[in-house]
Amino acid sequence: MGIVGNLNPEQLQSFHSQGYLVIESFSSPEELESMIKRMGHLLDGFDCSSTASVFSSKNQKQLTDDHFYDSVERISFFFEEKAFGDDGNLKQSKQLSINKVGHALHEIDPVFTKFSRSEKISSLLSSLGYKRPVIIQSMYIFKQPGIGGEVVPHQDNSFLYTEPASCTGLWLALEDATITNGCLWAIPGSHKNGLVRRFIRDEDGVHFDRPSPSFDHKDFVPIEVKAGSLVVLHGDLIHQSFENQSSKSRHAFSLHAVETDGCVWALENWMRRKVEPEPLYVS
Ligand SMILES: O=C(O)CCC(=O)C(=O)O
Repeated sequence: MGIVGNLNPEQLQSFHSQGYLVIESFSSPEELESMIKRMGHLLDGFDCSSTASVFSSKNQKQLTDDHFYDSVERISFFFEEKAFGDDGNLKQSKQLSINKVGHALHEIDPVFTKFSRSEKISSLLSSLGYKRPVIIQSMYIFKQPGIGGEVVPHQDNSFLYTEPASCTGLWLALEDATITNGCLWAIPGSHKNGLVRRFIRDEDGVHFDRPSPSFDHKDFVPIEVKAGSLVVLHGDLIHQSFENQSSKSRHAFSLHAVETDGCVWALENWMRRKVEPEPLYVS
């Protein structure tokens, strides 16, 4: 079979053996700037007083759950855990307090839709064998200077499970990502060991179906990339990122795709949509 989509055989081979692939210069500086600027505009228009109360009050579990569940088809803002002082007020500007914006920027906002439904994204998914992919979620992740929280080791298939499993993460560095400002880390080849656990939603809320195994830090490698690089992540790859203790932010835009041709969305997933997502056209 000839080359399908925009990945060459060496890239595919590397992805299948390591479980991730870095594609440098995937996005132009102009494309990155359009997304960063657009997020600045969305943040300016965000009235944080109502949402901040949801997060600053610890025992409002139902409110935080609803904010999370409703974000599936919205542009919702999530605060950094360390954004609030003891008095419940933000310690710094809202622009420096948001952990991420999710989970439907790719469907609702024209600038993020343009990137997410671009030919280069569908072609990439086609290279990976997708027939009728959907982007099931998007996240603009800030990794704020000083307080950008850690993301503990996980596999994306735990959260976005289809039967059979089909998730791929597409993580675009909007700014340089380094060890100092909290780049991604992954255990190369860990995707070959399969899915460890699932994140289940039931009448009590959300929980994992089993405890996390322990991981050895020395098995992880840092994935330091320049702005504009795309990191493609296999859904079973164990990956994480550390807290950003530096003075530099590390913005990223992350998409997750799943297959709808022959793969069934699991009803126990946290994400329950009212409207089916529109598949990407792949040739
Ligand atoms: O951006 C990060 O720090 C983590 C992102 C991640 O784990 C993901 O997009 O799956």
